[in-house]
Amino acid sequence: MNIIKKKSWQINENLVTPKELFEKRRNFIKLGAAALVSTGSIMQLLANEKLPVQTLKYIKDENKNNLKLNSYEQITSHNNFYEFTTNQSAVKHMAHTLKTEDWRVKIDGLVENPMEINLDDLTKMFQLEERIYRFRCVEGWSMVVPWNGFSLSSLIKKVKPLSNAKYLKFETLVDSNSFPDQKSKMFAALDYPYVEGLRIDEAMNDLSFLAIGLYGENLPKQNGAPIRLVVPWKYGFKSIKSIVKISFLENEPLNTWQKMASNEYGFYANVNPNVDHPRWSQKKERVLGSFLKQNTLMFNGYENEVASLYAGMDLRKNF
Ligand SMILES: Nc1nc2c(c(=O)[nH]1)N[C@H]1C(S)=C(S)[C@@H](COP(=O)(O)O)O[C@H]1N2
Ligand SMILES: [Mo]
Repeated sequence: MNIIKKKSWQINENLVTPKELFEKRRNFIKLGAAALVSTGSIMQLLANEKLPVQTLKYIKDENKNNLKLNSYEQITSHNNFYEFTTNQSAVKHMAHTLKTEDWRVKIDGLVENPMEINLDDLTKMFQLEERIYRFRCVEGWSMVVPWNGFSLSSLIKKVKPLSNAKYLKFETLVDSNSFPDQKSKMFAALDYPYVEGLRIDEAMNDLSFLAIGLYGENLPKQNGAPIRLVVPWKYGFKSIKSIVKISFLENEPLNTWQKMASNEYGFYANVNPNVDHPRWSQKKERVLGSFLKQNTLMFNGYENEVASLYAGMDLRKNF
């Protein structure tokens, strides 16, 4: 018998090989020729190359700021999703229980056209785009993600808010069969549903995005399948996952983290290196996969796009 034993650094040809992977592989082979790299770092390189099959059609982001993307592996392996667990590396192993079939999103409150719509029908209403955004968690880690989806403003225009609609409230699914922590009742990590909110002018800002995918494939469950908010100038907890309801309201909704600890988390949660969290500094952040920390940017680097939303506001009080 002629058994061809593959070396660990040989990539399985059954894997999909999109263009980017081909490019990376060429560099990798050059690298491999040196044969001095430790097995550990070779495995790391291979892991970083695992990319999903592209199934979504979307307008590509030109990436004008030349942001360096985090790998698919990194983005999908370190998650905050308390409905599963507070253990960030365990979320991806647990997320399979989330049932996303026949997902419906309800849009109600102060709008001319309320709707309850199946996710596929909702998605079909819009031209999908890619948005390469920085993403900064309040805990001090960050990443760069190529999201796929559509602008929140395009949805808002379709439902036509009434003139007294001043805020949007978002809610995550409540289903204890999908989410183990929702079975824990009084010992649960959070009060459910997970709730977030935006002022309507924030929601209308072009950066506000509803993601249904990343790296060209439907959102992995650990990242908030099948639809989640992405507001890149705010701390990550504002980017609520697995949304089932969006309500247009006259008054500011109470978001989950403010409800849990209002001295530590407010409604706005704009990324701001000059306003520390009561228990830690917000001046620096560690990008997933990096050893060194880097400076955190005002509004996470989106000052030109969003600073005018907060003109005249005391950002220390409205944290
Ligand atoms: N429903 C829900 N949405 C959520 C969270 C959560 O626990 N539940 N965590 C938030 C926090 S703190 C962060 S940093 C981001 C993490 O998104 P990611 O796992 O895709 O990196 O999701 C946010 N959205
Ligand atoms: Mo976070």
